[in-house]
Amino acid sequence: MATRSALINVMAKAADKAARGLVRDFGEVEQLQVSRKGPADFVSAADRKAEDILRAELQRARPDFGFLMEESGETQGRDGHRWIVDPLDGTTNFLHGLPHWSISIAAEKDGEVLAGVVYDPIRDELFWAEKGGGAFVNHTRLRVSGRRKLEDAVIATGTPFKGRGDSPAFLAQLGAIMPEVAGIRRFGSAALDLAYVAAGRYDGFWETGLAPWDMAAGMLIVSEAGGFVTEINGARDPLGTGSVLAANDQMHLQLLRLLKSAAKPRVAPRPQAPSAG
Ligand code: 2AM
Ligand code: CA
Repeated sequence: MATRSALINVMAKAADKAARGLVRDFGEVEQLQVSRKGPADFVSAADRKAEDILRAELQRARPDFGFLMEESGETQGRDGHRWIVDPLDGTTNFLHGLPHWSISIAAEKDGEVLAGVVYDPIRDELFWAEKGGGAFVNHTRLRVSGRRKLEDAVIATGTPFKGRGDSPAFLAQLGAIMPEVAGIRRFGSAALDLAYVAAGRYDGFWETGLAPWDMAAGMLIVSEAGGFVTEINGARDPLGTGSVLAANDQMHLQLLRLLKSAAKPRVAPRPQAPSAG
């Protein structure tokens, strides 16, 4: 059985408190689908309320830590520690009454993530990890999947939305990976996607254009579960670039190869016509 440190307990308690409000609000979202204004304003209020609860709880427990939060941005701390918080990851799901969203909290010191939790209140699954201590869901130890063949793999991703992100690049990545694997999934919470890689439910996950609060906790949970996390080109700064590829070691190598092939220009450039004169 897993023993949780004081730091993890602080994060878990804050997540639990914020989750109670979110679950209540989620129950009301369906009723609001028909109202004139629609549920969008309601959901962003729910999101901000959750962030306020998280800030208050985390601040009370660790007054010297700074913050990087999705809704309210950055607050400097006093001792190099910082909380990186997404109060509601999977907002579009929440808004549509789809029961797949999470709260993500990471604790960072001088740029290194020390601990992370990703909480799914609907399934009551708390994914958590502390650097060097392994990864867990509730009291159960996590391990990335042992699958080695792409043809057996289920791979998660995130798609560009609302005209944001590079759609042609994404379609090239999908075109490279889709024919090789057993299935592609797009569930809409990057934090849970990473947690599911750690749990061996997905064999891999890639996405670009993410923010640090989508990834910080989930990345540590994957690496503590024995997985590999890089950018989609293999480089080492997913948090800085928002590009992430997470998988077990075998699968990571194979996915990286496919993603690199997708990044190459598909059509050879046309030869330049000789200039006149
Ligand atoms: P969010 O719910 O906190 O906004 C999924 O592709 C990831 O992209 C999610 O982690 C999600 O985080 C983020 N995202 C931001 N805006 C989005 C949108 N309009 N539609 C889908 N995902 C969005
Ligand atoms: Ca998010």
